[in-house]
This record gives sequence, C-alpha cells and structure tokens, in this order.
Amino acid sequence: MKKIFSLLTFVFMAFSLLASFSTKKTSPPKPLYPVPTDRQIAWHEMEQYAFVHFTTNTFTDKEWGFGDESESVFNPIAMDVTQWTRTIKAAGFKGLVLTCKHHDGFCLWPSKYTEHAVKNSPYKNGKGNVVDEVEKACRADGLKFGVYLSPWDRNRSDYGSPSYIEYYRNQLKELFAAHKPVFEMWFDGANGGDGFYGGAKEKRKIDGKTYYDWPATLKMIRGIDPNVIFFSDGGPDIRWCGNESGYVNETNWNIITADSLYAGKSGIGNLLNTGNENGKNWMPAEVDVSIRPGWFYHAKEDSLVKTPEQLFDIYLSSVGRGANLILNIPPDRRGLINEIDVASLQGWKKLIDDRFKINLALNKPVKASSIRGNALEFSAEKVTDGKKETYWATNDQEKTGSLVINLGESKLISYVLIQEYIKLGQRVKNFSVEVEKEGKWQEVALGTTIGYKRILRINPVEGKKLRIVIKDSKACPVISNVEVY
Ligand code: FUL
Repeated sequence: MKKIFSLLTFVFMAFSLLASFSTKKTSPPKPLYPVPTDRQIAWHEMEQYAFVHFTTNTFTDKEWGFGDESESVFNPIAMDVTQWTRTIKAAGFKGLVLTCKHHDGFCLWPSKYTEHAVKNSPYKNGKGNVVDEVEKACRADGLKFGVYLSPWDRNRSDYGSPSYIEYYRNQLKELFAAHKPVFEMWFDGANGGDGFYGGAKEKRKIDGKTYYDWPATLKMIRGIDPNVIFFSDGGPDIRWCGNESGYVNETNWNIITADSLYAGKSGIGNLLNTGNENGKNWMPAEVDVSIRPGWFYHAKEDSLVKTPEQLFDIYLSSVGRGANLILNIPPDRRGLINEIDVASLQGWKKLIDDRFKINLALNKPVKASSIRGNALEFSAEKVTDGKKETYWATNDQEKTGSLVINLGESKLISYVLIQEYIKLGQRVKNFSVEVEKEGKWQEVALGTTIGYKRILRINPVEGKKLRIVIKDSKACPVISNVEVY
C-alpha cells in the first residue's frame, strides 16, 4: 500500500512538472537589431587568427620602409612557409592574414602592375610567389587565408593621384582572383606622410575620407569574393579596437554607428574600443597586437617576445571580452618563425588547454528565476547542454533574471565563461557572478557586456553552486552558454 502511494505521488509530481511547461508553442524572442550577418557570425566563431608581417623591412630592420628599398634585399634563405602554418595551426589559430604589400610598396607576389616586387628579388631567383605559397600552405593545414594590402604606398610615384587608386584596385583584383576565398581583407588606417614616391621624396597628404572611394572598392571586391570580411577603422564588417596593445574595453558593444567613420579618422580610439550601445550597425572589434614590440622581425627584440602569461592576459582581454584576436607573428630573416616565438606560442597554448580543460558546468542542472513562456525550449539547462544553437531566455518584459548552476560537489572555480545568443542581438548591460558559501551568496565577479563570449577570471574560490545575475539588459536576456573552470 505504502509503495503504491509513493508511486502515485511520484507520478503526480512528474505530471505537475510536465504540466508546468506550457504545451502551446512559445515564440522565440524577436531579434534586437542590429544583428550580425551570416559572414559576421562565421567570423565571430573563428575567435583567433594570426597576422604575418613580412617584407623588405625584415631585412632592413625597419618598421616602415621608405619605399626606396632595393628588391635585392628580400632574400629569406631558409624560407619554409609550412613551418609558419604548422606553428600557427598548433597554437590554436583558425586563419592567417599576410601583409601582401606593406607601406613600402614591395609586393610579395609577382604583380604585373609593378617591378617593385618579389619577381626582382633573389628569392627563388625571382620565381617565388610568397602570397601563393602561404595561401596553399594555409589550405593544406586547414587555416583560412586573409589579405593585408596597404592602401598607403611610399614607393609609387602616383600615390595621391587618381591613377594610384586604379593601381591599388588592379592589385586587389589580382590577389582576389588568384586566392579567393579570402576570409578577411585588412585595410590599414595608416595613410600618407613622407616617402620615396618614385624619387620625389616628399610628404604627401591624402583626404582619408574621400581619396580611396572605399564603397566602390569594396563593391568591386565583393563582386569577386562575396563572403570576405572587411576590416578597417570604419568596418564595414569589423572594426579596429582603437589600440595596438591587445585589449578591448570590458564594456564592449558589437554595435556602433558607422555613418561618420572611415579608416584613419583621428580621435575615435575610445569609441572603437567600447562600441556604442545604441549604435546602428553590427561591427564587432578585432584586437590587433604583435607578439613582439614591432610588427616586423628585429633580432634586437628577441628578448622582448611576449611570454605565455602575457599572451594569456591578451587572450582574456580580447577573446575574453567578446572581440577576435589577430596576433602578429613575424618571420625572421631566414623566412622562419623564430624559435623564441615558437616556444612562447607553445607555452601559451598549453596555458589555455590546462586552464580550460574540464568544463565543470557541462550538463549540470540549472535553475532560472523564470523561463520564457515556461517552455522547455528556453529552459535554464540550455546554457549547460554544450549546444550553441540552444539558449535560455526570459519573457519579453523581463530584463533581469538569474541562473543557478549546481556543480554537484564543491569545486575550485577560477574562470566563468558566458555567451549570448548574438544571432538575436547583443543585450546584456550589467551582470554579476556569485558563489554559494555556507548557505550565503558571495559576489565573486562583476561584468557589463557579454556579447559573443565573456570570460571572467576570478580569485579561485571553492563552491558547489554558482549564480549568474543579469542586472540589466537592453531586452530580455538570451544566454546560450555558460562554462565554469
Ligand atoms: C599599422 C601599421 O602602420 C603597422 O605597420 C602595422 O601594419 C599595423 C598592423 O597597422 O597601422
């Protein structure tokens, strides 16, 4: 009798639990515009890729070549681009962006539009094509390939006049026709100043807003390669983060108003670093920083290569704040990534693998303050199911809420990773993380924006239950993932 009674109680409880989830279909939250395009989503998911700065500067020990360097200086004697891509792949990067031409104008491919190129260098007796070799090595190693082509050209006599724009576009056509799909095109904001300019040796100033006629150039490239992501100070797909030191602001909005932005515009560093909560365009930040003080290899900087810990800090202040990281790794004069840089990258990768080894929250039970329409589809457990297309959401009018994750037993917690489902827009403005200690909630971290990914480093603390409190959000929060390490 007792057994039957407890069985009935169990059936009744299970039924009530099921009944508490409404059977009528609850609609998902409406997108909060602006939202990312498909190609921006694909870019967010890359998270980190390498920059490779390589040109005559590597051999002349300069950062900005004047434009009068002889092609004969470019002579990497032990060049092995497969060592670059192997190293980059092993460090966890998803792609590589190559300086096909830097400000000095020297082209790493045998462009038919100039003699100032690798075809007139000793490298492979003028038969080499570094761009092609790197692109092929990337494909072989499963890395995406990206192009940097400096708009500023200190070698060209016609820099500053309309014919240079034609030259620049012809080169883009050459590169994209031969190497598409290109995942990212990097437009540098450094533009104009003194240079060789075909022997004129003078200072030239251009109007960054009008000279390049970017809309026409971008349209032309999209015609050849529809999915390329354009980077510049003014996007349009992704924006510069406003510094070259390796961070975006803790408050990092993926949105900004692009109207008045253009590459090289001065005084916009802070805006680019934080984005704008009420911006009109989805234009997430990319953090560009070098593993060395300079962008090009200089033997005198061998002792200044960033350590694994420094790179880990950069990882947290870029990827960990919802931006993407483009880390520059410049090959040396042999044409190899130097052993010192390789060791540092390996150490960094090991730190990441060790510190984010076991996700303590995976598949753990979660309780939410409320669930959208009480629907299973938006339930709290969606944040620990390991699936990126599922999410927890609240009802439309609820802009606050909390999630309690039960780790099952007391664990040492050092990092908390949170992701918004950005396909529906960026929402969260303010949140905190708490850990339960002897029955009381103790605040262990505070945050503002989340976006694609937010990683919070906390003073290691023991705890069995962890609470994420969304204190303010532009619209109902939509959280797709929480990980705990
Ligand atoms: C800057 C350039 O002037 C540097 O040389 C480097 O290429 C960096 C990535 O962008 O604006």
